[in-house]
Amino acid sequence: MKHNKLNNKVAIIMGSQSDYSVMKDCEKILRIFKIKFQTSIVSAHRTPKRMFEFATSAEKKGFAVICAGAGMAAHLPGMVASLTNLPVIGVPIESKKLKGLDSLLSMNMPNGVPLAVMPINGAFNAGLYAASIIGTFDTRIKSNLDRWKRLQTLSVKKKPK
Ligand code: RP5
Repeated sequence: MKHNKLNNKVAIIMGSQSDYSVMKDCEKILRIFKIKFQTSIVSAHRTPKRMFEFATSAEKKGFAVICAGAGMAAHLPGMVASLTNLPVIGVPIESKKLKGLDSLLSMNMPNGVPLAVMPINGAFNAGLYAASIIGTFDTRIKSNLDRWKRLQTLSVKKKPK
């Protein structure tokens, strides 16, 4: 698909309301970069029809990237990646009993269905990664990202206090 300025939004989805406290970090970094986003609950298991409808219409709705958080049997990011050719970034959400290892391993995808997977609870990095994807075709976002990284580097002191 030819990229254009319209396809520069990020869709943030998550399997449950309980994932939102983590996925808010994704919203936080996208706000810093002034990237438009839409956030919604889409569960692979509890609302499979909603998931199908979301994934198959995401591209024509103007999304460039999808950040998908899910925990436990975390099939949402992989299932969405199987239904769209947009880049999908999975965020394994920390689970109570297995501390998110279950979520992380659920995102181990077979050949043919690529999924970018962040660390457990890595919603902030998912937002940064989405910004770097959008930065490949949107120069405004690219310079915001360059500036943010320069400031991050400057903020690291040489000596600990
Ligand atoms: C997954 O099950 C969700 O992504 C969530 O991380 C986990 C638990 O969901 P709740 O029981 O808290 O709604 O589908």
